[in-house]
Amino acid sequence: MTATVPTGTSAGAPTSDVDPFSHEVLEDPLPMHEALREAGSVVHLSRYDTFALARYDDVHEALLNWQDFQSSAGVGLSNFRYEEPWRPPSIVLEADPPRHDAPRRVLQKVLGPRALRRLREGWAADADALVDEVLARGTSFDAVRDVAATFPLRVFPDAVGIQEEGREHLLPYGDHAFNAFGPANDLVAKGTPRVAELSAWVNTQCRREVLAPTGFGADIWAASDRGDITPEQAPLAVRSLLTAGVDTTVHGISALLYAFATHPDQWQRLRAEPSLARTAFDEAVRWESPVQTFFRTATTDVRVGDVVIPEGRKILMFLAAANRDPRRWADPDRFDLSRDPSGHVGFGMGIHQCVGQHVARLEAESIVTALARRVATIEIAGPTVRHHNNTLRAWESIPVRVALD
Ligand code: OVM
Repeated sequence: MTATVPTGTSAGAPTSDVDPFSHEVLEDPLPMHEALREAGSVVHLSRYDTFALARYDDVHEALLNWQDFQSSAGVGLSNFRYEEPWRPPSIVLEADPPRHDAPRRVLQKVLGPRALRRLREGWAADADALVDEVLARGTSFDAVRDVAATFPLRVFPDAVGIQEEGREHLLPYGDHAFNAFGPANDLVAKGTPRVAELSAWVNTQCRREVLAPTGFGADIWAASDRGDITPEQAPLAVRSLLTAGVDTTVHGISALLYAFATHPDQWQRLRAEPSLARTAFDEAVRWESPVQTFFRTATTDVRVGDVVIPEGRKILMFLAAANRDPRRWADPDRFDLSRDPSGHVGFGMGIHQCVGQHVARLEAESIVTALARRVATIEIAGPTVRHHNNTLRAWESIPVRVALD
Protein backbone atom coordinates (compact mmCIF):
# COMPACT_ATOMS: atom_id res chain seq x y z
CA MET A 1 0.00 0.00 0.00
CA THR A 2 2.76 2.44 0.92
CA ALA A 3 4.37 1.80 -2.48
CA THR A 4 1.89 4.25 -3.99
CA VAL A 5 2.93 7.10 -1.67
CA PRO A 6 4.48 9.74 -3.93
CA THR A 7 8.22 9.55 -3.48
CA GLY A 8 11.49 9.98 -5.04
CA THR A 9 12.38 13.44 -6.16
CA SER A 10 13.97 16.35 -4.38
CA ALA A 11 12.59 18.59 -7.18
CA GLY A 12 15.92 20.37 -7.40
CA ALA A 13 15.74 21.56 -3.80
CA PRO A 14 18.84 21.43 -1.60
CA THR A 15 18.84 18.18 0.37
CA SER A 16 19.53 17.50 4.03
CA ASP A 17 19.78 14.19 5.86
CA VAL A 18 19.05 15.78 9.26
CA ASP A 19 16.43 13.97 11.37
CA PRO A 20 14.26 16.67 12.98
CA PHE A 21 12.72 13.97 15.21
CA SER A 22 15.98 12.56 16.62
CA HIS A 23 16.70 13.05 20.30
CA GLU A 24 19.79 15.06 19.50
CA VAL A 25 17.76 17.59 17.51
CA LEU A 26 14.81 17.58 19.92
CA GLU A 27 17.20 18.46 22.75
CA ASP A 28 18.33 21.59 20.86
CA PRO A 29 16.68 22.20 17.49
CA LEU A 30 17.96 25.77 17.03
CA PRO A 31 21.11 24.90 15.01
CA MET A 32 19.02 22.76 12.62
CA HIS A 33 16.49 25.58 12.24
CA GLU A 34 19.24 27.98 11.24
CA ALA A 35 20.77 25.50 8.81
CA LEU A 36 17.39 24.89 7.14
CA ARG A 37 16.67 28.64 6.85
CA GLU A 38 20.10 29.25 5.34
CA ALA A 39 19.92 26.35 2.87
CA GLY A 40 17.05 27.89 0.90
CA SER A 41 13.31 28.48 0.76
CA VAL A 42 12.68 24.75 0.43
CA VAL A 43 14.87 21.90 1.67
CA HIS A 44 14.35 18.24 0.80
CA LEU A 45 14.60 16.07 3.93
CA SER A 46 16.00 12.86 2.48
CA ARG A 47 15.30 10.67 5.52
CA TYR A 48 11.57 11.17 5.23
CA ASP A 49 11.43 12.13 1.53
CA THR A 50 9.54 15.26 2.46
CA PHE A 51 10.08 19.02 2.03
CA ALA A 52 10.77 21.57 4.74
CA LEU A 53 9.97 25.29 4.94
CA ALA A 54 11.80 27.23 7.67
CA ARG A 55 11.84 30.90 6.63
CA TYR A 56 9.17 33.20 8.04
CA ASP A 57 7.83 34.51 4.71
CA ASP A 58 7.56 31.03 3.18
CA VAL A 59 5.95 29.42 6.25
CA HIS A 60 3.56 32.36 6.61
CA GLU A 61 2.52 32.26 2.96
CA ALA A 62 2.08 28.50 2.91
CA LEU A 63 -0.04 28.56 6.09
CA LEU A 64 -2.35 31.11 4.47
CA ASN A 65 -2.58 29.05 1.26
CA TRP A 66 -4.87 26.22 2.40
CA GLN A 67 -5.89 25.53 -1.20
CA ASP A 68 -2.42 24.37 -2.34
CA PHE A 69 -1.29 23.11 1.10
CA GLN A 70 -4.10 20.90 2.33
CA SER A 71 -4.70 19.50 5.80
CA SER A 72 -7.19 16.72 5.08
CA ALA A 73 -4.44 14.27 4.04
CA GLY A 74 -3.19 14.63 7.64
CA VAL A 75 -0.99 17.26 9.27
CA GLY A 76 1.52 14.62 10.32
CA LEU A 77 4.12 12.78 8.25
CA SER A 78 1.79 9.94 7.31
CA ASN A 79 -0.67 10.50 4.49
CA PHE A 80 -4.28 9.54 5.22
CA ARG A 81 -4.76 8.69 1.54
CA TYR A 82 -2.38 5.76 1.90
CA GLU A 83 -2.22 4.98 5.60
CA GLU A 84 -4.91 4.46 8.22
CA PRO A 85 -4.79 7.22 10.86
CA TRP A 86 -4.30 6.10 14.49
CA ARG A 87 -7.65 7.67 15.43
CA PRO A 88 -10.56 9.12 13.41
CA PRO A 89 -9.23 12.41 11.99
CA SER A 90 -9.96 15.71 13.72
CA ILE A 91 -12.91 17.47 12.05
CA VAL A 92 -11.12 20.83 12.23
CA LEU A 93 -7.35 20.31 12.26
CA GLU A 94 -7.34 17.55 9.66
CA ALA A 95 -10.04 19.00 7.40
CA ASP A 96 -10.20 21.50 4.55
CA PRO A 97 -13.00 23.88 3.57
CA PRO A 98 -15.87 23.45 3.19
CA ARG A 99 -16.06 20.61 5.76
CA HIS A 100 -13.68 22.37 8.11
CA ASP A 101 -15.73 25.55 8.40
CA ALA A 102 -18.83 24.68 10.47
CA PRO A 103 -16.97 23.01 13.34
CA ARG A 104 -14.37 25.79 13.23
CA ARG A 105 -17.08 28.43 13.60
CA VAL A 106 -18.65 26.59 16.53
CA LEU A 107 -15.32 26.25 18.38
CA GLN A 108 -14.46 29.87 17.64
CA LYS A 109 -17.66 31.02 19.32
CA VAL A 110 -17.45 28.60 22.27
CA LEU A 111 -13.81 29.56 22.97
CA GLY A 112 -14.04 33.21 21.95
CA PRO A 113 -13.25 36.31 24.03
CA ARG A 114 -16.93 36.87 24.92
CA ALA A 115 -17.35 33.37 26.31
CA LEU A 116 -14.15 33.68 28.33
CA ARG A 117 -15.25 36.81 30.16
CA ARG A 118 -17.20 34.74 32.67
CA LEU A 119 -14.10 32.65 33.47
CA ARG A 120 -11.60 35.44 34.10
CA GLU A 121 -12.40 36.24 37.74
CA GLY A 122 -12.55 32.62 38.85
CA TRP A 123 -9.29 31.76 37.10
CA ALA A 124 -7.54 34.75 38.71
CA ALA A 125 -8.68 33.50 42.13
CA ASP A 126 -7.61 29.91 41.30
CA ALA A 127 -4.19 31.21 40.23
CA ASP A 128 -3.75 33.23 43.43
CA ALA A 129 -4.72 30.15 45.46
CA LEU A 130 -2.24 27.90 43.63
CA VAL A 131 0.58 30.43 44.05
CA ASP A 132 -0.22 30.74 47.79
CA GLU A 133 -0.15 26.93 48.13
CA VAL A 134 3.15 26.56 46.31
CA LEU A 135 4.84 29.38 48.24
CA ALA A 136 3.51 28.06 51.56
CA ARG A 137 5.62 24.95 50.93
CA GLY A 138 8.78 27.00 50.35
CA THR A 139 10.60 29.27 47.94
CA SER A 140 12.14 26.44 45.88
CA PHE A 141 9.85 24.51 43.57
CA ASP A 142 9.57 23.01 40.12
CA ALA A 143 8.10 25.55 37.71
CA VAL A 144 6.81 22.71 35.48
CA ARG A 145 5.46 20.16 37.95
CA ASP A 146 4.18 22.59 40.58
CA VAL A 147 2.90 25.46 38.43
CA ALA A 148 2.81 24.98 34.63
CA ALA A 149 1.44 21.43 34.74
CA THR A 150 -0.84 22.10 37.71
CA PHE A 151 -2.67 25.29 36.82
CA PRO A 152 -4.12 24.30 33.40
CA LEU A 153 -5.29 20.99 34.88
CA ARG A 154 -7.07 22.85 37.68
CA VAL A 155 -9.03 25.16 35.40
CA PHE A 156 -9.35 23.75 31.88
CA PRO A 157 -10.99 20.33 32.46
CA ASP A 158 -13.59 22.03 34.68
CA ALA A 159 -14.18 24.66 31.99
CA VAL A 160 -14.83 21.89 29.44
CA GLY A 161 -16.97 20.03 31.98
CA ILE A 162 -15.40 16.57 32.00
CA GLN A 163 -15.59 14.16 34.92
CA GLU A 164 -12.96 14.21 37.71
CA GLU A 165 -12.02 10.57 37.39
CA GLY A 166 -9.16 9.84 35.00
CA ARG A 167 -7.96 13.38 34.37
CA GLU A 168 -4.39 12.09 34.69
CA HIS A 169 -4.98 10.62 31.19
CA LEU A 170 -5.16 14.06 29.57
CA LEU A 171 -1.44 14.86 29.38
CA PRO A 172 -0.34 11.41 28.13
CA TYR A 173 -3.13 11.39 25.53
CA GLY A 174 -2.11 14.80 24.20
CA ASP A 175 1.55 13.87 24.33
CA HIS A 176 0.88 10.84 22.16
CA ALA A 177 -1.32 12.80 19.75
CA PHE A 178 1.50 15.29 19.17
CA ASN A 179 4.09 12.51 18.87
CA ALA A 180 1.88 10.79 16.30
CA PHE A 181 2.36 13.67 13.82
CA GLY A 182 6.00 12.61 13.51
CA PRO A 183 7.54 9.38 12.18
CA ALA A 184 6.88 6.04 13.89
CA ASN A 185 9.96 6.40 16.11
CA ASP A 186 10.65 5.44 19.73
CA LEU A 187 8.51 8.34 21.01
CA VAL A 188 5.46 6.93 19.24
CA ALA A 189 6.31 3.37 20.33
CA LYS A 190 6.46 4.54 23.96
CA GLY A 191 2.85 5.82 23.79
CA THR A 192 1.34 3.05 21.70
CA PRO A 193 0.67 0.48 24.47
CA ARG A 194 -1.68 2.92 26.22
CA VAL A 195 -3.47 4.33 23.15
CA ALA A 196 -6.57 2.13 23.44
CA GLU A 197 -7.07 2.89 27.13
CA LEU A 198 -6.39 6.62 26.79
CA SER A 199 -8.57 6.99 23.69
CA ALA A 200 -11.45 5.12 25.30
CA TRP A 201 -11.36 7.44 28.31
CA VAL A 202 -11.11 10.60 26.17
CA ASN A 203 -13.94 9.46 23.88
CA THR A 204 -16.16 8.76 26.89
CA GLN A 205 -15.61 12.33 28.16
CA CYS A 206 -16.96 13.69 24.86
CA ARG A 207 -20.42 12.13 25.31
CA ARG A 208 -23.28 14.46 26.09
CA GLU A 209 -24.48 12.51 29.12
CA VAL A 210 -20.99 12.42 30.64
CA LEU A 211 -20.31 16.16 30.24
CA ALA A 212 -21.38 18.70 32.88
CA PRO A 213 -24.56 20.68 32.06
CA THR A 214 -22.50 23.86 31.60
CA GLY A 215 -19.09 24.38 30.04
CA PHE A 216 -17.38 24.30 26.65
CA GLY A 217 -18.53 20.69 26.13
CA ALA A 218 -22.18 21.50 26.80
CA ASP A 219 -21.88 24.59 24.58
CA ILE A 220 -20.66 22.42 21.70
CA TRP A 221 -23.58 20.00 22.14
CA ALA A 222 -25.96 22.99 22.25
CA ALA A 223 -24.53 24.11 18.90
CA SER A 224 -25.46 20.70 17.48
CA ASP A 225 -29.03 21.18 18.82
CA ARG A 226 -29.17 24.42 16.81
CA GLY A 227 -27.97 22.56 13.72
CA ASP A 228 -24.66 24.44 13.50
CA ILE A 229 -22.87 21.06 13.48
CA THR A 230 -24.24 17.51 13.37
CA PRO A 231 -24.66 15.30 16.46
CA GLU A 232 -21.94 13.10 14.97
CA GLN A 233 -19.53 16.07 14.92
CA ALA A 234 -20.22 17.25 18.47
CA PRO A 235 -18.14 14.61 20.32
CA LEU A 236 -15.27 15.08 17.86
CA ALA A 237 -15.31 18.83 18.46
CA VAL A 238 -15.08 18.16 22.21
CA ARG A 239 -12.25 15.71 21.52
CA SER A 240 -10.33 18.50 19.77
CA LEU A 241 -10.40 20.57 22.98
CA LEU A 242 -9.15 17.66 25.05
CA THR A 243 -6.42 16.79 22.53
CA ALA A 244 -5.08 20.22 21.71
CA GLY A 245 -5.84 22.18 24.88
CA VAL A 246 -3.80 20.65 27.68
CA ASP A 247 -0.19 19.82 26.78
CA THR A 248 0.07 22.97 24.67
CA THR A 249 -0.84 25.31 27.52
CA VAL A 250 1.32 23.42 30.01
CA HIS A 251 4.35 23.74 27.74
CA GLY A 252 3.51 27.33 26.80
CA ILE A 253 3.38 28.35 30.47
CA SER A 254 6.60 26.40 31.14
CA ALA A 255 8.27 28.32 28.33
CA LEU A 256 7.10 31.62 29.78
CA LEU A 257 8.37 30.77 33.28
CA TYR A 258 11.71 29.57 31.89
CA ALA A 259 12.01 32.79 29.87
CA PHE A 260 11.46 34.91 32.98
CA ALA A 261 13.84 32.82 35.11
CA THR A 262 16.57 33.34 32.52
CA HIS A 263 15.74 37.02 31.77
CA PRO A 264 15.50 38.69 35.23
CA ASP A 265 15.28 42.18 33.68
CA GLN A 266 12.11 41.12 31.84
CA TRP A 267 10.59 39.83 35.10
CA GLN A 268 11.19 43.27 36.65
CA ARG A 269 9.53 44.89 33.63
CA LEU A 270 6.49 42.68 34.05
CA ARG A 271 6.29 43.44 37.76
CA ALA A 272 6.42 47.17 37.03
CA GLU A 273 3.76 46.81 34.33
CA PRO A 274 1.58 43.73 34.97
CA SER A 275 -0.57 44.46 31.92
CA LEU A 276 2.40 43.15 29.89
CA ALA A 277 1.44 39.59 30.89
CA ARG A 278 -0.43 38.88 27.65
CA THR A 279 2.33 40.25 25.42
CA ALA A 280 4.82 38.28 27.50
CA PHE A 281 2.97 35.04 26.80
CA ASP A 282 2.86 35.71 23.05
CA GLU A 283 6.54 36.60 23.11
CA ALA A 284 7.20 33.28 24.90
CA VAL A 285 5.14 31.45 22.27
CA ARG A 286 7.23 33.15 19.55
CA TRP A 287 10.51 32.52 21.38
CA GLU A 288 9.91 28.85 22.27
CA SER A 289 7.21 27.74 19.81
CA PRO A 290 5.58 25.07 22.02
CA VAL A 291 4.16 23.61 18.80
CA GLN A 292 7.26 23.36 16.60
CA THR A 293 5.91 21.96 13.35
CA PHE A 294 2.93 20.83 11.31
CA PHE A 295 2.84 19.10 7.93
CA ARG A 296 0.73 19.99 4.95
CA THR A 297 0.24 18.11 1.63
CA ALA A 298 0.57 19.71 -1.80
CA THR A 299 -2.72 19.47 -3.74
CA THR A 300 -0.97 20.54 -6.96
CA ASP A 301 2.54 21.30 -8.16
CA VAL A 302 3.27 24.35 -6.03
CA ARG A 303 6.16 26.79 -6.38
CA VAL A 304 8.02 28.00 -3.29
CA GLY A 305 11.01 30.17 -4.18
CA ASP A 306 12.80 28.42 -7.05
CA VAL A 307 11.42 24.97 -6.28
CA VAL A 308 8.23 23.36 -7.58
CA ILE A 309 7.03 20.92 -4.93
CA PRO A 310 5.22 18.08 -6.74
CA GLU A 311 1.54 17.33 -6.08
CA GLY A 312 0.90 14.82 -3.33
CA ARG A 313 4.12 15.46 -1.39
CA LYS A 314 4.28 16.31 2.30
CA ILE A 315 5.69 19.66 3.44
CA LEU A 316 6.95 20.22 6.99
CA MET A 317 6.31 23.76 8.23
CA PHE A 318 8.82 24.83 10.85
CA LEU A 319 6.80 27.32 12.91
CA ALA A 320 9.69 27.47 15.37
CA ALA A 321 12.27 28.35 12.72
CA ALA A 322 9.99 31.03 11.24
CA ASN A 323 9.51 32.53 14.70
CA ARG A 324 13.27 33.12 15.01
CA ASP A 325 14.00 34.05 11.42
CA PRO A 326 16.35 37.06 11.48
CA ARG A 327 14.82 38.09 8.12
CA ARG A 328 11.64 38.91 10.06
CA TRP A 329 12.68 39.50 13.70
CA ALA A 330 15.34 41.82 15.11
CA ASP A 331 17.56 39.94 17.57
CA PRO A 332 15.22 36.92 17.32
CA ASP A 333 16.84 34.87 20.11
CA ARG A 334 16.12 37.57 22.71
CA PHE A 335 13.01 37.18 24.88
CA ASP A 336 12.01 40.83 24.92
CA LEU A 337 8.81 42.40 26.26
CA SER A 338 9.45 45.59 24.33
CA ARG A 339 9.04 43.84 20.99
CA ASP A 340 5.67 43.41 19.28
CA PRO A 341 5.42 39.63 18.84
CA SER A 342 2.19 39.79 16.83
CA GLY A 343 2.54 38.05 13.51
CA HIS A 344 4.39 35.13 15.08
CA VAL A 345 3.28 31.76 13.72
CA GLY A 346 3.45 29.90 17.03
CA PHE A 347 -0.34 29.55 16.91
CA GLY A 348 -0.21 29.00 13.17
CA MET A 349 -1.81 31.46 10.75
CA GLY A 350 -4.86 31.50 8.52
CA ILE A 351 -7.91 29.24 8.71
CA HIS A 352 -6.31 26.71 11.10
CA GLN A 353 -4.79 29.26 13.47
CA CYS A 354 -5.19 27.98 17.05
CA VAL A 355 -8.86 28.28 17.93
CA GLY A 356 -8.05 27.95 21.65
CA GLN A 357 -5.52 30.77 21.76
CA HIS A 358 -7.76 33.04 23.86
CA VAL A 359 -8.12 30.27 26.42
CA ALA A 360 -4.36 29.72 26.44
CA ARG A 361 -3.70 33.45 26.89
CA LEU A 362 -6.17 33.69 29.75
CA GLU A 363 -4.57 30.72 31.54
CA ALA A 364 -1.08 32.14 31.12
CA GLU A 365 -2.12 35.65 32.07
CA SER A 366 -3.90 34.41 35.20
CA ILE A 367 -1.00 32.38 36.56
CA VAL A 368 1.79 34.79 35.66
CA THR A 369 -0.13 37.73 37.14
CA ALA A 370 -0.62 35.79 40.38
CA LEU A 371 3.11 35.01 40.51
CA ALA A 372 4.08 38.61 39.78
CA ARG A 373 2.00 39.79 42.74
CA ARG A 374 4.12 37.83 45.22
CA VAL A 375 7.45 36.92 43.61
CA ALA A 376 10.20 39.57 43.48
CA THR A 377 12.86 37.49 41.73
CA ILE A 378 12.96 34.08 40.11
CA GLU A 379 16.08 32.10 39.19
CA ILE A 380 17.02 28.66 37.94
CA ALA A 381 18.03 26.54 40.95
CA GLY A 382 19.23 23.28 39.38
CA PRO A 383 19.57 21.32 36.16
CA THR A 384 16.64 21.81 33.77
CA VAL A 385 15.36 18.77 31.88
CA ARG A 386 13.72 18.80 28.46
CA HIS A 387 10.75 16.62 27.57
CA HIS A 388 11.11 15.26 24.02
CA ASN A 389 8.09 15.11 21.71
CA ASN A 390 7.93 14.84 17.91
CA THR A 391 5.92 18.08 17.68
CA LEU A 392 6.14 19.91 21.00
CA ARG A 393 9.04 21.81 22.56
CA ALA A 394 8.65 21.05 26.20
CA TRP A 395 10.22 20.91 29.63
CA GLU A 396 10.09 18.01 32.05
CA SER A 397 11.58 19.98 34.94
CA ILE A 398 12.61 23.57 35.69
CA PRO A 399 13.82 23.84 39.31
CA VAL A 400 13.52 27.46 40.46
CA ARG A 401 14.19 29.51 43.57
CA VAL A 402 12.18 32.66 44.20
CA ALA A 403 12.45 35.60 46.56
CA LEU A 404 9.26 37.10 47.96
CA ASP A 405 8.53 40.75 48.62
C1 OVM B 1 -7.58 18.31 17.11
C2 OVM B 1 -6.25 18.98 17.28
C3 OVM B 1 -6.11 20.33 17.00
C4 OVM B 1 -4.88 20.96 17.13
C5 OVM B 1 -3.79 20.22 17.54
C6 OVM B 1 -3.94 18.89 17.82
C7 OVM B 1 -2.87 17.00 18.74
C8 OVM B 1 -5.17 18.26 17.69
O1 OVM B 1 -8.48 18.94 16.56
O2 OVM B 1 -7.72 17.16 17.54
O3 OVM B 1 -2.83 18.24 18.21
